Amino acid sequence: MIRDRFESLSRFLSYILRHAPEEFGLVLDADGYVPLEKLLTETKADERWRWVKKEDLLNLIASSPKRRFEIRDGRIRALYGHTVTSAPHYKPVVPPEYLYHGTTRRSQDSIDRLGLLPMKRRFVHLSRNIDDAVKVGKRWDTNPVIYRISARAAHKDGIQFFLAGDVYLSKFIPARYLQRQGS
Ligand code: HQG
Repeated sequence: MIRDRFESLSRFLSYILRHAPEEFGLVLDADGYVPLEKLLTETKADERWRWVKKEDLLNLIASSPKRRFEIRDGRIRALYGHTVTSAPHYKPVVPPEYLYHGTTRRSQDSIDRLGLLPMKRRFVHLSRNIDDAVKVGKRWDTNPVIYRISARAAHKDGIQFFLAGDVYLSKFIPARYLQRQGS
């Protein structure tokens, strides 16, 4: 499978598992999983993905640079990014000293005032390093704004962090822990 197709299939699966399982007649269990076979059947029902085989899904998940999915006991789930209420039960972790968040110039004023909010998703998503944050921000802005989060200080003050694949999650990061890079 060529890379673009891989990415496109990954986005399709993300859409199902993070946002709209019911649109495909799927019900996520309490930890956000669905049976892999059922997901495969629903995927193949879409004309674009008729050719997809179980091995393609397994390859996609194994070789994905961003760990978007997790497979266990014949079930699959999205690791992060959910808007639906069924999602992994994350264990709290101690974060590194700093984490990063890339966003649009348009969001900056609001973030400076209100801090980082999950918006439509269940969690705020944070990157381990600036490069990853830039990639996240560049999805919506050619010249994204990067925040450095004093994660360890926030954690000491009682804010919980979770690790989902390579992405850190939190419910809310107050503005006092944010420092705009390059400002
Ligand atoms: C912004 C993708 C105004 C926030 C990515 C972001 C990530 C505020 C947007 C993952 C705000 C929400 C998640 C406030 C936050 N006022 N705007 N107070 N607080 N925002 O897509 O972090 O490739 O829900 O800055 O790479 O961009 O799909 O979050 O711009 O890892 O696997 O509200 O999704 O991963 O946007 O992206 P999103 P995100 P995948």
